[in-house]
Amino acid sequence: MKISLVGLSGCGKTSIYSTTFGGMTPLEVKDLGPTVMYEVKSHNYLGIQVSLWDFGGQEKYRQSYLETPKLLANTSILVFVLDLHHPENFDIANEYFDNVYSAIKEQGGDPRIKIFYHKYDTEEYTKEALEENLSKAKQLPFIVKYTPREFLTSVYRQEELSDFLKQILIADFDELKKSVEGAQEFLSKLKSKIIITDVNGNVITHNIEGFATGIQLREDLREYIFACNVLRENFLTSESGSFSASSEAKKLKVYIYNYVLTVLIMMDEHEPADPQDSINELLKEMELFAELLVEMSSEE
Ligand SMILES: Nc1nc2c(ncn2[C@@H]2O[C@H](COP(=O)(O)OP(=O)(O)OP(=O)(O)O)[C@@H](O)[C@H]2O)c(=O)[nH]1
Ligand SMILES: [Mg+2]
Repeated sequence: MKISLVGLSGCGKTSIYSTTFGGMTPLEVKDLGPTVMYEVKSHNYLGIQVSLWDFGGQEKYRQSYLETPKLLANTSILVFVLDLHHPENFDIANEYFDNVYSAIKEQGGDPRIKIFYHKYDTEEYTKEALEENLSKAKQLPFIVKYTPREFLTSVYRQEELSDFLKQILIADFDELKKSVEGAQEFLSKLKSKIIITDVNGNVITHNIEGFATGIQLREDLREYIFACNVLRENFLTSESGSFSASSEAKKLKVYIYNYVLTVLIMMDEHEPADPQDSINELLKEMELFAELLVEMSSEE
């Protein structure tokens, strides 16, 4: 699946990528320089191979994509990023969208369009101006014409931004969507801190407030899962396995199902525990979810 991130220079494309998939903080992206040409990053998300194309938005590069439209070919999802802090560029953005979209069409593509009204935050900007620019943006000809799915985005709302990207990634897969929603519902009823990821450390869902770290799990936990997964493969030689770590007060359990899905459960002796039945019910569901993921990846 090819996702193309497109928009004018400085609108925030690389920042969006870096704070969700790339594990950077909003402060760190302040120092990013303009992207030279384009950058392609590949990710395996729930068994789907995703390539994210971040197309640098400086004028010289914009022109070169239109001269070499093959670069834009095979885009399944076109995410157009519009900078809400720079309404003076809306018209140029509108024209750029039209050109990019036509180029993709000419290459035989029919991408789904998403619009990110980006920098929807009041860091160095007033609420009034932001709202005024937003209503202006919504009247841009390409928005009115194509009525793309709209998202209000900001790198300062990292968790929400990651959620939007996850939604976009699984939107095509109904069964997957159902399983993810099922998992979310289960987690909302449990008191233990639980994170569900794939074995690559992409977070699918969790119930830990303030955990917000983008799409990737934090590094130490990710490394722990990798290590468990190697043990599963070489030592347990089975498709699934469970591992646990504990100290006096804390306990961490890791379940790996069908070599693709991981459930991390963190328990603290000072917090009330969930009945084992509820945990087992969740684990059973996640086992089924893992089977679905394996089926999906073998269908490709
Ligand atoms: N306030 C605010 N600033 C942001 C946000 N996202 C990005 N920025 C800032 O916008 C600037 C440009 O961001 P980039 O991600 O480099 O922009 P880009 O679209 O990749 O630019 P090109 O690579 O030239 O096309 C950075 O200084 C970021 O700190 C946001 O959500 N809110
Ligand atoms: Mg960039």
